[in-house]
Amino acid sequence: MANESDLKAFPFLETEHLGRAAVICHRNADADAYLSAYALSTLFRALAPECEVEIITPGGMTTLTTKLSAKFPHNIAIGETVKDYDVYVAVDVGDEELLNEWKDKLASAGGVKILVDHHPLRNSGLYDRVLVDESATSAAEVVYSLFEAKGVKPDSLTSQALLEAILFDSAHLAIAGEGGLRAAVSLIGLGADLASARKDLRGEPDFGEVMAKLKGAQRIKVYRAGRWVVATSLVGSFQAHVARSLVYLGGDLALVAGETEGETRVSLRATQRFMDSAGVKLGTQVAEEMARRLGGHGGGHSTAASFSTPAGEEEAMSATLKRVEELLGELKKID
Ligand SMILES: [Mn+2]
Repeated sequence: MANESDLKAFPFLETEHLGRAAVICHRNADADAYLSAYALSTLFRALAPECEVEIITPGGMTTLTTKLSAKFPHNIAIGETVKDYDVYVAVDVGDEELLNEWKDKLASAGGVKILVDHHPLRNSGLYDRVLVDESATSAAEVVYSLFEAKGVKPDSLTSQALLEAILFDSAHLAIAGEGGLRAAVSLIGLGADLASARKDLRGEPDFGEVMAKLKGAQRIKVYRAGRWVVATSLVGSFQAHVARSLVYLGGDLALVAGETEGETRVSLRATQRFMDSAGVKLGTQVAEEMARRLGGHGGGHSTAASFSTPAGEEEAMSATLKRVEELLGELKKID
């Protein structure tokens, strides 16, 4: 849990010195990152009404986020021109590599640099202050606790944004913790509407995603390690979606790799039951470890993680299966 006195001290400078603020999402901003940034912007303007805030989305945003940004509009900078800000908040970022070119820009920038996140914290050297709650299922929960600590009531549109971010990152509350549920109930009390949140997140099915999932299912390979069923597949895009689908189909653990834009991306998903009883944390024990072994970057949560590597997809997959064997025992291929 992020420390209460740190939350109260946000944004760690006198508000009369708060003229310009930048809120930076992870690359290809998802709904949690963008909507959390949107809410942080409202918080800044509640604390310092004259404050100019820009949201920065390195490498753009997802299709769903683009749709949501019409309902929750904000000034978005792609960050090509470097301006000086008094405060920088990186939100929902996880690995600092996901800031793209903003990693270097932040490193050389003046001003107060803050991380607001729910991903496991590592290499925090880039930031002056870190507000991380690993027990939160969304960054939006941490942002909501900032509103509470600062005694600022989010308006109804901001409450709606935070509720949608919480739903997005918690599989519509199915995996939300106590903090997420409490925040959701409070936000509804502040004017957020649950039915329209669900509707906004539904999104049109994306043809590319549908094809990736169906091809992923067609190319499936199945292994057993003791009582655990491991499903793997290779697809060129939407690896995370395909991995999640293989878990829906019944796998305890899914590994999906594919080569895109000159690198291989590997997505890992597991059931909560697998995490609890096999005790394997995909983020630290598999994704980070694989990035160390193969070169690249990786990390994530216990049941959802990923890494990218310059190694080819076949090599990345067989090395990951080897790592799974180290953790679970021998894998037997099922034909
Ligand atoms: Mn998130």
